Amino acid sequence: MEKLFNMIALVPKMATDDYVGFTFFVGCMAMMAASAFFFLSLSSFDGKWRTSVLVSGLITFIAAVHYYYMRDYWADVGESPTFFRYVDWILTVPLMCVEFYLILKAAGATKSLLWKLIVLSVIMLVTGYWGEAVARDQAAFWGLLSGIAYFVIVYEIWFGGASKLAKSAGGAVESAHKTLCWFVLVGWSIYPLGYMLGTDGWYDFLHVINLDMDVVYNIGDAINKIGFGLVVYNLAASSK
Ligand SMILES: *C/C=C(C)/C=C/C=C(C)/C=C/C1=C(C)CCCC1(C)C
Repeated sequence: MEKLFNMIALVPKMATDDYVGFTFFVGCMAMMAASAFFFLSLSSFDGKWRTSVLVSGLITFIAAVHYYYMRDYWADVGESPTFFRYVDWILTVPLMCVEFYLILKAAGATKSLLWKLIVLSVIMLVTGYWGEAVARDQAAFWGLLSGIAYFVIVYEIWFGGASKLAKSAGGAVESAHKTLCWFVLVGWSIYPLGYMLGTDGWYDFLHVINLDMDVVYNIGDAINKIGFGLVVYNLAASSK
């Protein structure tokens, strides 16, 4: 009888010390709850902020769907769901660039600023995927290329065109932009740390930190996707 139950069980057994599985489950639920929160709040905002809050919800919703798959993949296969991870990122990170554009649009942000950020983020993710999935023995090299694209994004939003627009907008927009800049500088730096814990390179000394790469990525996603969305939500709420 027990055998039969195991055969028909749709929910795979999780070990009580499976921290990776735990963060996939919690992450999935958090992304779903955040999406409901952003979507249901939409009608309370002025038209000019609605698209921004909608995009916040799309980011956490896309992540929720991928976490649903990654959670199962981890439970069934017990390996890092690299493919789903990067499909999620290649969709959600450009949408985060769209958020920068949307909040600065009234201050005169151009499509070329938007495309610059999107292209840089795609370069950052494709090279990262290459190092993690395709050319793992050269992970340090591909990680470096990815890191350079990341650095250019940080430079652009902190000191480049985007920062000038934010200054000229002033007020709530300027301070929301500043907070998002901190997310990209500090929150996004969690990802290269996860990468260095999960691959081999000159940084192998870091492997004394006994954290699974997926735990680090999952924490990063929760902070960055939900946190980013809340900054935009606050901006919309403060200038209704
Ligand atoms: C919601 C998902 C987000 C905000 C993902 C962000 C991912 C990164 C900033 C990844 C960066 C990486 C490097 C800077 C170097 C090593 C490879 C990556 C792709 C992990």
